[in-house]
Amino acid sequence: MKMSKGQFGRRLLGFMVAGAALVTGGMAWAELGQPSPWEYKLQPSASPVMDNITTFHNLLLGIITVITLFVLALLVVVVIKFNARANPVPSRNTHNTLIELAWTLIPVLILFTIAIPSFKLLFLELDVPKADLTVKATGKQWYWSYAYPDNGKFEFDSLMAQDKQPRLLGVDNEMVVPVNKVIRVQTTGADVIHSFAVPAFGIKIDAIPGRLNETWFKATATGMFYGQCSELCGKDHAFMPIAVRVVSDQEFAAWVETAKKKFAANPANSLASAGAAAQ
Ligand SMILES: [Cu+2]
Repeated sequence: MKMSKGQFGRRLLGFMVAGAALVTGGMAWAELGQPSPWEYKLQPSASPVMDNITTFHNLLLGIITVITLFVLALLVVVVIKFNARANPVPSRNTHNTLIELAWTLIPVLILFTIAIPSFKLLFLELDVPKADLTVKATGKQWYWSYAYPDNGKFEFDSLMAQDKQPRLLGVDNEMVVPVNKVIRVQTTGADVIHSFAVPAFGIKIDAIPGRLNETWFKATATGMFYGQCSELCGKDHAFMPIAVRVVSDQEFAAWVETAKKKFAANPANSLASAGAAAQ
């Protein structure tokens, strides 16, 4: 099939319009704290770390787009200008100081442009600020247990609930935290390696048996935020979601009071037994 230049242009325009429609449609569906249909980019951010991750991601996307288009343009020039028919007698040049300097220095500058925000982000993620609250998340085959050492040392299990929406993400007992507070999350594994990840907060950290890992987030919006175990941990790896409910300070205080009573009644949920299980 041969296409005229005009036909090709119209077809290209058609693809671009379809692409733009898909992009704007995807944004209209994007929901805070959970995956949405046609999602092709990062989940909307709800923490300072995720804001930074999103900015860094967009910077990288810009840089790789420009590089890819530049390389493509060079390839097109080579194919058109320097094929055997268009250029029967090839040049025998082997050195060009200016171009050699350019293709060494420009990539170095690009790498610096990437490295500086990259290290800033790493330090932001790893340096836990003074925490308002600690929650310990223990990965188990195949559910999570949450302990609140600062709020009366209660602990409870959080299992996927078949009847809850969103499908495969809803749980019976959600992890609850106050909004705009620095939450230190400590993770460990009771049996195998799991990974505690919540995309909207920009956190993902392994939960390893015999080791206590630490990360942090500060939720900037109230609501439900979902994540999943992100380390292949056995047959029900896909069915141990993480559900975090972010509430106001007053609601959190009220929840702590009910949770203390509710979960104290179950001896299997005490910190002591969780410690024994982790041995
Ligand atoms: Cu797991």
